[in-house]
Amino acid sequence: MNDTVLIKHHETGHSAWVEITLNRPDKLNSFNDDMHNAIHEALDAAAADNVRAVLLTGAGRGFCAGQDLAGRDPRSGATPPDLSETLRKYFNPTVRKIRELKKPVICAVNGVAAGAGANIAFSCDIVLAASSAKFIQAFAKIGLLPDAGGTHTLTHAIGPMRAKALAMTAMPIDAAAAEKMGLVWQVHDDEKLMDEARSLAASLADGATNGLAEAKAAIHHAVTASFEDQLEYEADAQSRCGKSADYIEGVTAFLEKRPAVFKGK
Ligand code: LHQ
Repeated sequence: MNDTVLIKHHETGHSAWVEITLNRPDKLNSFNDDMHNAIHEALDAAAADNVRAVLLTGAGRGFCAGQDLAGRDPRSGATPPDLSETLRKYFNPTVRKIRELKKPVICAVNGVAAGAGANIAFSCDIVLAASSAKFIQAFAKIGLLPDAGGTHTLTHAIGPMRAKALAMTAMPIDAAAAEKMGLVWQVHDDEKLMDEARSLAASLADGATNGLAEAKAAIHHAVTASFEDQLEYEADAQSRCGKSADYIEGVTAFLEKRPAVFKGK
């Protein structure tokens, strides 16, 4: 893997989790092709059984400014570029991998998150933000629409009216506004963000990983399901959870009045 993405493995005593850092700080961690390939590799590696939570963040003063526009300069070729290739080859697999990982993915938004960078953050399961962070659906400024799942994620998270206002105005919103809208779970002082994010990652890594993955998948399913479908979905998923070692451990620990030690199985 090239150094546009840094990987750090953490052990908790019971389990392990991985911290993935976007690392092109001079360009606010915007994605060139090397970084696209590196994040795919990092997310594929994070699917390994021993990794039980993922933390995604950015190096330097920004989280991610989306696509590196210097690499998609429309003046550089004889014909206009087909931007769908960038989405199908790079951004779509990235947000799919995050959504499909069967473990919690936390995003620590340490600074500005613009364009696809904002929407990658919103594809994560729990978003923490530094109080100085900003979110910008920057696409309107360059004649594009929100991508990397943004039209879906934003519409479902904040409703179509606010999603359209953000998409059409490209107005930056600060971390407090994003929290108020429900796009961000918690805002922390800049200097405390990474400690809070690492502590959350470690605690989720010690959790009942299969149950957490089932909850993640069920909530994604609920976005398009009817209430009746969802009740059936929950019954099937709970049946799977009820056969897990972690359910036995959770109930045993509760009845024995001691903390559970989950194995993620
Ligand atoms: C950048 C970038 C950047 C290159 C900062 N590229 N250098 C999908 C399909 C295919 C193609 C198109 O894209 C997409 C998905 C997308 O993500 S489209 C949206 C792309 N992103 C943007 O339009 C955001 C562009 N960036 C900005 O508007 C500003 O940089 C923000 C508001 C994020 C931050 O502003 P400042 O804090 O004032 O920082 P800055 O603008 O001075 O940036 C620092 C450096 O980073 C600077 O480089 P330099 O060499 O001059 O110091 C910027 O050129 C570079 N940079 N974003 N996306």
